[in-house]
This record gives sequence, C-alpha cells and structure tokens, in this order.
Amino acid sequence: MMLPPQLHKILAVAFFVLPFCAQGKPAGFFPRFPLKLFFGDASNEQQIPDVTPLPGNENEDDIRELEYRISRLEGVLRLNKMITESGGKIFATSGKSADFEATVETCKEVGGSIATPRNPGENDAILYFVRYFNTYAYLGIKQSLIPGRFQLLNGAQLSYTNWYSNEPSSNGEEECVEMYTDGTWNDKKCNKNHLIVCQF
Ligand code: MMA
Ligand code: CA
Repeated sequence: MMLPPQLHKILAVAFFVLPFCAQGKPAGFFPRFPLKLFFGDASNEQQIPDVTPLPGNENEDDIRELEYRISRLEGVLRLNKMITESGGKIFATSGKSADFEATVETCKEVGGSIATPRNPGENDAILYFVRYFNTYAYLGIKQSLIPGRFQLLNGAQLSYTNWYSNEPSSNGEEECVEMYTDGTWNDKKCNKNHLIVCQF
C-alpha cells in the first residue's frame, strides 16, 4: 500500500515555507527532515506510520487521515499565499536569498528543485514571489555548451522562454537566468543574491 503521492511533496513544501512565518526563531530551528513532528501531537504521540502493509483496513484509514490532513495543510498554505500553484506544480519560497548554486542545493535538500517555468502560468506562479519580495529569482535554466544558448538543468531544450528584449545578451559571459519583477528573463552571472524559489 502506497502513501498518497502528494504526501512527501506537501510536507517538503510546508517545512520549506514554515521558517517564513516563524518570526524570532533562530536559523536552523527547523530540522531538515522533521516528518515525525508532523504526526506527533499532544493527544497522539505516535511516529510517522510504517509503510509496510498491515492486515485489515488500518492502512486505508491511515491514508484517509493523511489525505485529509494534507488537504487542510495545502488549504492553509494557499490561503496564506505561502505557495502558488500552476497545473499541479507547487512553487514556494522561504523568503531567503542565495546565489544560483546554493538555490539549487537548497531546493534539492527540501525535496524539490529550483523553479523552472514551462509555460506562462508557471512563470506567473514564480513571479508572484518575485514581486512580493521585490527580489529577482534564479530559474532552473543554464547556458549550454554553446555560448548564448540556454537549456534546462537536465540538458533538455527549452520549450518556453520569456526573455526580456535583447536578452540573452552576453553570448557566454552570463551562464544563469534571472527573472525580473515583470516576469521577463535575463541571462546573468550566477553569483548574485536572489530569492530562493523552489518547485515541488
Ligand atoms: C546588465 C546585466 C545584463 C543585462 C544588461 C541589460 C550591463 O549588464 O544585468 O545581464 O543584459 O544589464 O542592460
Ligand atoms: Ca543579460
């Protein structure tokens, strides 16, 4: 019996955005994989359930309970505008900034990947955070071996682009891509401090 596929996703999102609203808490307050915290409460101190099938309906009940709690969690995150969504893809930010490499790493560590828009809807979902924090964000797009040509981080070619006029401009010198506050893209050096936006 499998846990609901969106479980790891929403937990990752929740713990990525939680520091966002935890004012006054020291950095690193939140453990990296704090799954247990989520399932333990005052009345029920049990740990995350084992995924090994159990006889009877216990698993189904657990899954229904998890689905219910996930949907409530998603509702709260969406209501508070802590996540945006487009076509089932969830985008989230911690509100912190980092250079390109650190952004890629941070997003991986929390179980996602750096935000990579595949269409105007996804671009807008990322843009929401860029505008809210008034800080450009790096995208999951990098120059290929051909200077001035850009591709996804896995090497696949881009099927959607939203370059600002006359961008990409550098023809080799700027290997990363940033999103401006109007949602257009600029090729840029990778060492700027930009808003961390991840996708899940
Ligand atoms: C900067 C830098 C470039 C961008 C140009 C646009 C001067 O360089 O941000 O990436 O293309 O501005 O004028
Ligand atoms: Ca440029």
